[in-house]
Amino acid sequence: MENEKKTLLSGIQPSGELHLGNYLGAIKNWAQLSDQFDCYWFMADLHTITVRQVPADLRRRTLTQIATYIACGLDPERNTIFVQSHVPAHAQLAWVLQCYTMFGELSRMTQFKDKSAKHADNINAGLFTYPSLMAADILLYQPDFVPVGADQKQHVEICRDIANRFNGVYGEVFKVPEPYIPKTGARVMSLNQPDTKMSKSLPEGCVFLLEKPEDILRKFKRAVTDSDRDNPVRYDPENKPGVANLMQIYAAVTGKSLPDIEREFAGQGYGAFKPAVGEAVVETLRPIREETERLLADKAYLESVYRAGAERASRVAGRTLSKVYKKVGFLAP
Ligand code: ATP
Ligand code: LTN
Repeated sequence: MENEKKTLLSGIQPSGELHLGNYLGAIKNWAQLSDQFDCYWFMADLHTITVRQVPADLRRRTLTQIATYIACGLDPERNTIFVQSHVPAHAQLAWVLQCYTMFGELSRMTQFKDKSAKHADNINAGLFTYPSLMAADILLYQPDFVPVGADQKQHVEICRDIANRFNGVYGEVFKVPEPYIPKTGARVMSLNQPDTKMSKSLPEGCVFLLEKPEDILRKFKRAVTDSDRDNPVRYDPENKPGVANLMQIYAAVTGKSLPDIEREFAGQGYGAFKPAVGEAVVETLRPIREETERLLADKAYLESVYRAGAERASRVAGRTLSKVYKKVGFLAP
């Protein structure tokens, strides 16, 4: 029964091209959840402008992200896929929630501290109140779980605090959600700096989902390993972080276990191992890239997906927003 399913919601900012970390750590898992859950996946474009963007690039990346979500297996018939700025209730509830978010709480957010250090010339109010908007994104849909990477846990926690504070004053308006942090594929590391997570801000060590096969192979061939010659392909994250990361990636894309991988490459060096991982990644990403390109050529279809998504999302979000407006005492229009 549709309405007995628990609800899930998550978003990714269209602030860069999607990469293997986003896929293995987030989107691939999302695709497996839509049978069990009622799922909302959105492009967090309102959040993206907290950092300066080139408008045409933001537009192109938002559309590409929708196509890639679908190409990665998120079925628009069974998932609500939408663009945050298409559902005005996000901005509307965010304002209300800002009035229930404390200056001190916002000042403690790690992401605010990191991003203001990185963009010292543009420490804008949106960057500061980002968590109130993220709380609105979540609470509008009353989800049970919010699947996010470990870095976003603090934002889900402040969302819970805001929801509890509001409920404390007005009664049970919001469902208080739980973060849902994946165990596997949780952290894909950079290929050339295996002590840092793979991220678009380190492009040389980052494999983008739509990248050309030859570029992907080149990045894997250059991946940082170590000088172990006796028994090189062995899972030892502490002493061999580069190799452990490559093994984790190979395991994630082939479904093989770590001991099987050790057996497969026993007696072989990195000259055999690194290209094998690269090839396996290329083959995993090939259908995703081809399907994304095919979808991007069919703008009418993509439009129909995000319009239907925004309509469905607006219905649910509108109900929560009306309730909130009534509770805080706004005169009905
Ligand atoms: P930035 O480069 O600004 O740090 P990002 O590339 O890490 O951004 P996000 O938009 O922060 O991407 O993340 C979107 C989703 O992908 C989140 O759920 C996040 O946890 C997941 N994710 C991002 N990078 C990785 C990674 N290296 N390993 C596993 N999951 C990741
Ligand atoms: N802050 C998240 C993106 C995001 C999000 C959300 C995730 C915005 N709103 C709501 C889950 C739920 C990020 O930067 N990865």
